Amino acid sequence: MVVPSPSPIRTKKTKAVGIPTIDLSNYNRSKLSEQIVEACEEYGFFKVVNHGVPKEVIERMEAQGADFFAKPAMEKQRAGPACPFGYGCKNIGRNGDMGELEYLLLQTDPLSVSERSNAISNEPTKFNCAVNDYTEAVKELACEILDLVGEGLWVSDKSVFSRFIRDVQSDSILRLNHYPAVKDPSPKQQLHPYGNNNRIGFGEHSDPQILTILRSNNVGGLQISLHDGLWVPVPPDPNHFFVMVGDALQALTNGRLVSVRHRALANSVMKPRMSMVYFGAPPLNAWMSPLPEMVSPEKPSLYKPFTWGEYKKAAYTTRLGDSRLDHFKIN
Ligand code: GA4
Repeated sequence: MVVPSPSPIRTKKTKAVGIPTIDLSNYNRSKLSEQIVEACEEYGFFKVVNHGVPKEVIERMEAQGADFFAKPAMEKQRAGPACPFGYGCKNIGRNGDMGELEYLLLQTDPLSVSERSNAISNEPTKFNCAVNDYTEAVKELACEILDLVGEGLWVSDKSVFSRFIRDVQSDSILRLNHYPAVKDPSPKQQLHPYGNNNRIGFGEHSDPQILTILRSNNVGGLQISLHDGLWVPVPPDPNHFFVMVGDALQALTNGRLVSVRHRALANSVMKPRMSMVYFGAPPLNAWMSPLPEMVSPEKPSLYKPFTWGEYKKAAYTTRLGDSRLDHFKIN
């Protein structure tokens, strides 16, 4: 049983749904692993409370992000173009997708962070520390969740998922998204002061990696898609994290856990939205074939074997909203 959050929200064309909430301080580990697996099967999405990431670590990262986005455009461009890593504004990926946001994409290994920090911050050492401490803490959280997934699925090697992102060669990334507030809406726009006014900030997609750990400030905008295509608004919660199953975890579990389609609406009038998103990924040469335990005569393998590098390369030729795993399906 997944614990629903207390007050589901209902808006037009969206559905009232309790976002599954997982309390990591629950001492009953087998219950916890069951709850996580259930949330990952049903939604590919849940909120995690009592996550163990120190508030101070989150706040330092948030302050560094806010400092960066407050800089003049010319200075932000010094961080380099976002393909593959750096600063991006409105353009998403390489195939013409656009969003109402600016962002910073960073590799998470400490060497790459330190190489880039001079171009990003006037206080590179502080920036370095903030990014390294934050990624280390959310990586630990991701690994703990993935170990619980291993336990809940009864796979023989419980660390099989977390090992991918603990690997020194892991291709994990950190993304800071900044959705500016609309300061002076034109009279025609009639924007709702706190709402998100149904303009797309970041279009619908599923994340290609294994597991995503998202934290945002207290401005709403995130929505997840249910299997019936209805969009569910996720009330913002700066004190907790949201966890999303990525395509690679769907493939490794032979479709038992599902990657969640999600999007972000744009343009709150009052406040900008900032999200900090960690994407836990395997090394480029790691195989993402369904685990033997997930395959049986009744449930034959759904996907052709592929390495993370192959999947990533293919992903970059797609549009944001494409269903990327379909290209690797066995017919
Ligand atoms: C979605 C998840 C991450 O934000 C991301 C995105 C990447 C990008 O912004 O460059 C992609 C998108 C994401 C999937 C398909 C391709 C690549 C934009 C795009 C159109 C950084 C990632 O790894 O994949």
